[in-house]
Amino acid sequence: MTERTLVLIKPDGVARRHVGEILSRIERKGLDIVALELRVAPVEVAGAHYAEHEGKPFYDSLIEFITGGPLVAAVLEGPRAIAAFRQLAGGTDPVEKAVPGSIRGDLGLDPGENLVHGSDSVESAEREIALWFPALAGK
Ligand code: DAT
Ligand code: MG
Repeated sequence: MTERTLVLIKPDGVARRHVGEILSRIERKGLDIVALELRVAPVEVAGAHYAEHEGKPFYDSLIEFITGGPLVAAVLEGPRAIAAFRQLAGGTDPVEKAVPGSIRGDLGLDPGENLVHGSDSVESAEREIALWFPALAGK
């Protein structure tokens, strides 16, 4: 089933010059990039994006990190795109749940600054695409 997923190359991924590496892995996997933009996330967008984590101990540093520099926001499309990108990304903690061969497993070290975000369900993808790329919502 063709799906869309919202992906972020987080500020650490941009700062560490891994944008090309990460986009290359996405392309090699066979996912289509249907939207792509470098931007600095406003605090309101970051807060809405991570609303489910509000109140958790890492929330404030997460918002500070995600708004702290340019990131790359993208929409990917393809069969089972949501799960496919989550597999490319690997586990949330790049060491504790290291997945060798994944973006986080290969390039990450910090449980908070873990290079990429990918939507975790069809509902999250719809919500996140509407938030980051309103012109694409529902299309
Ligand atoms: P994922 O990004 O794999 O979907 P998540 O939705 O549980 O993971 O958490 C969102 C982000 O919040 C995650 O990418 C990094 C940060 N985070 C999660 N758990 C954390 C923790 N225990 N310590 C620090 N940052 C954390
Ligand atoms: Mg998540």
